[in-house]
Amino acid sequence: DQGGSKRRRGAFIVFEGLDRCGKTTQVQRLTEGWTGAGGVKGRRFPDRTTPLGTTINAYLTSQQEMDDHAIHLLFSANRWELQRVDNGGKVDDSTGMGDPSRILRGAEAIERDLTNGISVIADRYAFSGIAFSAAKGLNRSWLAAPDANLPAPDLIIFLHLPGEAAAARADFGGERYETVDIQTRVRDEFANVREKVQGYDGRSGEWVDVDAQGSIEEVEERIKRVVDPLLKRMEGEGLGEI
Ligand code: T5A
Ligand code: NA
Repeated sequence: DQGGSKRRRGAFIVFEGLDRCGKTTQVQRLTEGWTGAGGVKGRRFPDRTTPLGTTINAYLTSQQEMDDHAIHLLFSANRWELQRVDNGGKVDDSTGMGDPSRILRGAEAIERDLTNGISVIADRYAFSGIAFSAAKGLNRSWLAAPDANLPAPDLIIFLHLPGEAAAARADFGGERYETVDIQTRVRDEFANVREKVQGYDGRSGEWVDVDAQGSIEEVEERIKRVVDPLLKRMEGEGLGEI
């Protein structure tokens, strides 16, 4: 069997970066212009539409205070949270209601899409969880524990934008972590996370820094150059097990 009859799994791509670097814009473009085999689904963390997401949103918009450990666990729980899935494997992002056989853990929902050949593109993931909480001084090894065993991405694209450029973008400063001081510390913590990912057990994929300066189209082009080899591999030998 040369793999022709084997079902190919989808690719799991994660976008990370500081606030306002253009993640949401680029995830949307990559999803809409997807050229890989199978379908593609965009996901966003925090997912503010779920019950826990509502609380996270209240925290981020400073309507609610919370202990640093507690909010860290909520961000992680938001990645594990139940999601209702229809029989076609489509996530409708409402939670906890309806037929219990159609409710999957969030992580299972991602895994199921990948297994069904659907690629998943996430706007932030566990790497943000670690970097932002570490920037507050929480213990780094404690921070990583709640996200262990989540599906590991094939590719992490870190959009790199200098602090001044991010701060100049529309609406910067609207949310809790959007100060130059916090963003600088988060940038350092992302560098620590990057080192860990690269020295990892091989389960998590490649981490690639992409320059996020310039026009939306220029950034999109740089991202294409990083994603295309993964798509070629997906169509060639496939991506192996999840
Ligand atoms: N967080 C998150 C944790 O602490 N722990 C966790 O586990 C997780 C998952 C909210 C916060 O939560 C923290 C991190 C965050 O502080 P979020 O909802 O993803 O996370 O919030 P942001 O990252 O702040 O999302 P933003 O929407 O603000 O930034 P994006 O997605 O990076 O940027 P985007 O695409 O929305 O663009 C921002 C603005 O810039 C423009 C856009 O039009 C928009 O106005 N823009 C450009 N302008 C000029 N040139 C370009 N190339 C541009 N690209 C986009
Ligand atoms: Na965003």
